[in-house]
Amino acid sequence: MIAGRFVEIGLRVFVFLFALHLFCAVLFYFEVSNQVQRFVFSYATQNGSQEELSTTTTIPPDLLLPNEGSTWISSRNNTEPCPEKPSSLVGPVTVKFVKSVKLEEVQAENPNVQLGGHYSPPCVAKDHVALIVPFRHREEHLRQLLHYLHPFLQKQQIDYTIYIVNQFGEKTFNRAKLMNVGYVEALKDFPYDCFIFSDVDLVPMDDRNLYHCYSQPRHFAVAMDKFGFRLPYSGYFGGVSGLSKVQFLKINGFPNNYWGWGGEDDDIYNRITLNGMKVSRPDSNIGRYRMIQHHRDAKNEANPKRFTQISKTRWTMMTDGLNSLKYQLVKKDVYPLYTNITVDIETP
Ligand code: UD2
Ligand code: MN
Repeated sequence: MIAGRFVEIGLRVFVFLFALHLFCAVLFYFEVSNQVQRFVFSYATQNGSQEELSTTTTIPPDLLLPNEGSTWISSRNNTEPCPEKPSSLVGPVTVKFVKSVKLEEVQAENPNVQLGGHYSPPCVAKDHVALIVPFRHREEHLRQLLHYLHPFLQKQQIDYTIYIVNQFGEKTFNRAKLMNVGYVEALKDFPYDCFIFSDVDLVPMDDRNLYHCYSQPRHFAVAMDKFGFRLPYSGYFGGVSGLSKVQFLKINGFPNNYWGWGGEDDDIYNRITLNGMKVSRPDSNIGRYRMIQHHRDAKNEANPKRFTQISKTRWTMMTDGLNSLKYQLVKKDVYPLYTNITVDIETP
């Protein structure tokens, strides 16, 4: 009788341990496979690719049109909330990078965009969005982005301002640090509650991909032409992403010490999951993007330390981020279609 009881308990313990092992093995498999995918992807793409549309090294005059001083005209005294899905949305949008865009034309086509690249819809929007673009020497890409993005965001009835964060000098590029600067500088202008971070060369192809914030950090650029319209790996967070102010503060912002290409997006993904949040994404037939083809820029070589760095996010995120951000503001200018922040972010 007692022996039988022992056998039964033993059996239960065995089944429990077996199930626990199985569970751990599955978790381990997903974690390892994500890390392997990340590594293979990052290694395979580190040399850049593709032909260039065209870039110039000096800022051409039409990007530097100062405007007559004016303040934003707000329709915020309108009390009607904006609909969750505006009726003006059409779904797929045609994106073709063929003609050379002139900013005077973009300005004429978007008469409701106000100084500094601001727009308020004729209803109360859910969020106030600062759209932040890390930038250096990509003037032609910027023209294309503004040409497509202003009509896209207005159709979505987003309350937004576009910030271009331009890295001063010719030292190694640092995308994530520029995005941190964009966050801090935008908040000096207005109490935004939502921050969307976009590469300058990525144009959304479906207007149902709504540029506001979600209950979890958002990854918008799910299906890009350059990756065959598929997510390259499950933990991918590059291209275009968005966090509410609360979510951004929770992860201590982005890392400041990823110099050169790669890894910073994985670090941000790690910060999100390590802080108990989960990335949300649109459907892959909606989160579609075209990237303007380009070569890897000078001074944005693959960061050789990226693999070591992303393996340590758990520890580094506490001391590297918003709470350690240092920079020198070189200038902040408002232009008709965007606000420019030129910043000296020093070097590693
Ligand atoms: C990929 C990701 C990007 C980021 C990067 C790794 C896509 C579409 N994007 O970009 O989000 O994770 O890998 O760091 O896969 N930039 C300049 N001037 C420069 C260098 C960079 O303006 O000299 C800005 C610009 O906004 C650009 C972005 O940084 O779009 C990312 O750099 P990239 O376009 O050279 O790299 P890419 O396409 O591999
Ligand atoms: Mn790119």
